[in-house]
Amino acid sequence: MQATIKKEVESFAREIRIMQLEMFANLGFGHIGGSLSISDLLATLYGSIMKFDPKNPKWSERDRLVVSKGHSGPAVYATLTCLGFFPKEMLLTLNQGGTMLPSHCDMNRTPGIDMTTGSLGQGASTACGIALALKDDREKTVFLILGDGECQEGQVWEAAMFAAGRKLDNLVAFVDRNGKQLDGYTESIMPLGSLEHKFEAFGWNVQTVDGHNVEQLYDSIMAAKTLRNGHPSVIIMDTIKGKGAAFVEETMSNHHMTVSKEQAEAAIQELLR
Ligand SMILES: Cc1ncc(C[n+]2csc(CCOP(=O)(O)OP(=O)(O)O)c2C)c(N)n1
Repeated sequence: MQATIKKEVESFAREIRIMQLEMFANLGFGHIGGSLSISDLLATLYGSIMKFDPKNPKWSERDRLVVSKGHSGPAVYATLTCLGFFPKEMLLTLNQGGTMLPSHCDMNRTPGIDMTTGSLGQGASTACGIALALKDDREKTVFLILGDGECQEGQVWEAAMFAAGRKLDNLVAFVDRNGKQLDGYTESIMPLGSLEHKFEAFGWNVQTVDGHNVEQLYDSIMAAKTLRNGHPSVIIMDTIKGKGAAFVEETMSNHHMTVSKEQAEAAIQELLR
């Protein structure tokens, strides 16, 4: 990754976090933990890898992204608005009546969202469907973001088996392994064991990275994208739930929490320092 691009992506990630903090503070609450934890991934994907056109969100030549942990919609909205898919003022309508930005991703409401998600596990299957449809197209990649808590869903493993069986090597999945789910640590609620061994056993190419290191993210995504060896790829990202805002990181129950204007402002100042 070139040094200039690395700097740009890091600054994009900062911007994405700031936008989210403003959005959540305006609403007063939201799914902030798991949104902040995928900010570096979104900055890397949209800032250095994915093909898209903000003026033509349905551009047929675009790469596709399914954010299966659909409660992280606000992170995607912050990313899309920075890229010009819709005006920044729209962020202030998050989750309010008639909004184009519902709490969870909705492809029929928001320009730039490729799949409606929210019921955990289902995005794994829909991403497989998209990848199957685009399988013979060497130019496009289908990206899928899963949560680690989400990997407790049987549907994820049914999709993992399907993707390997159909040789969907245009599919690159990520697991946001922040160690937490809605109401506690994944390891105390339903231990996941080694996700690496599980995906390997299902026939996937597997990499593990620091999900807050844009260089590692970039290298692993490029490696997965270019491999095309007949196997789908997964990148397990070790992350911190709430990463980038101390008041969220330090809160145990940070899946969905209240966010005051003062807390958001202090976190924004910290990010700008
Ligand atoms: C099928 C289904 N069951 C339960 C929920 C409620 N729910 C929303 S988020 C969540 C926890 C998800 O944890 P994880 O996938 O680790 O997300 P992250 O920590 O990255 O936000 C749960 C149980 C849901 N959305 N869908």
